Amino acid sequence: MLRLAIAFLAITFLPAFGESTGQMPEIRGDGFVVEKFADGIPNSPTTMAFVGDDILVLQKSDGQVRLVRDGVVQPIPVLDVNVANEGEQGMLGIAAVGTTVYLYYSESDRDGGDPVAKRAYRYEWNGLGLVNPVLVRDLDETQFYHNGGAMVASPDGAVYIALGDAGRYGALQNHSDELYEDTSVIMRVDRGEPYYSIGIRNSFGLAVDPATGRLWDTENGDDDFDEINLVERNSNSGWYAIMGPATEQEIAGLRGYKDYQYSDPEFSWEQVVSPTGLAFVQSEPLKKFNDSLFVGDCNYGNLYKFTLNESRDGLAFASAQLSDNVANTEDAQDEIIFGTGFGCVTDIEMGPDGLLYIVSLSEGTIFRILPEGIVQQQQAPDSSWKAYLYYGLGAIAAAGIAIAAYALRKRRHM
Ligand SMILES: [Ca+2]
Ligand SMILES: [Ca+2]
Ligand SMILES: [Ca+2]
Repeated sequence: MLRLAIAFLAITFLPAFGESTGQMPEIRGDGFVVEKFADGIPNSPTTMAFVGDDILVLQKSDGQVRLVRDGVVQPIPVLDVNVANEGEQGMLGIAAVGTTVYLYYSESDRDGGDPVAKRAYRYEWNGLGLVNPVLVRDLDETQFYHNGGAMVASPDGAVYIALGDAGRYGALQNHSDELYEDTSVIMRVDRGEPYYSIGIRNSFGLAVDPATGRLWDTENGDDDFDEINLVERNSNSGWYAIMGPATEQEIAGLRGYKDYQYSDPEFSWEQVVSPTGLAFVQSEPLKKFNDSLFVGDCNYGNLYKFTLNESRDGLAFASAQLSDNVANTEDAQDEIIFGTGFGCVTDIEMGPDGLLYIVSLSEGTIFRILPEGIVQQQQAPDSSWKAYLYYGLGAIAAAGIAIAAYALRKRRHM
């Protein structure tokens, strides 16, 4: 199993595979273009969240969170914590509900140090920094792989996280009676609830369909069968026994856990592509894609576009080869490949402007897809010193407030 895990790592987050091509991606959408929205994000950007019109993007290897404002990566991090960063450890997940921001990372006593635990914290975003951390999840760190980390805030304010098997094979993995809590599950971060779903090998992508409120994920297969799933509450995705569509015999023999019900993926790739972020679009500028589901991968730099069926509980295909919901090794994937050359995609989100934003770990870039004719991003070369000034003044103001508050407290206690 370790060998396979390392094989998977080798095709995902190992730096050798994260080398930049420096090329611009291309898309196959008439009337739409792709542009570099923000670049020069160092240390392997993983996931992002919008706070108002701004983006907070995570740097896996150094535990920093960067603010992207108007397409410019601000030079001073808005948070910097110590993270273990071997393999799939590091600064991994973010979700925002208004100005409340959840982060998930492999905590350490220094960047690149030994892991202490996998922890989720709740912070407040004050426009300058992430402050007032509250620990909301404290999980054992057992392996440098399969730590999941994708998070999503649903419109009702619930925040979900996907966690991989972390190298554990017990009841939540359909494998033995041993219970390794908080592994192979999707669960709420913001409050305690029974696991939403179990039997997940590992995942780098969660999204909520804005039209139905239903949760979808990507799931990473071992040496075959990556998945896209509509994730129902109380579902069992089948790992460690099943990846990809199951035979009746496999379902009958599935060990199972409590009342969690097995369900087949909505789509799978027989040959692994390492799918990661996924996103729905519901906007005026991209209304042509309002019935689409976008998915990125890390192995091939592809951006996939799937068409949802009418009830939005499955995917619809024109080609006979894909109509079995499986991209078999010999099947043509032209129908679903919307873009190429994105490098190792780690996250996709629709912005408040209705445009589609794509994080590439290998390119250190956030790309954006927009209709032709909309004014494209103007890179502002002078904004760097403005940012320093802005943050410098902000830091001085914050320090002033802190000193005043301290003095006031002291006087009261005298
Ligand atoms: Ca750090
Ligand atoms: Ca599954
Ligand atoms: Ca097929």
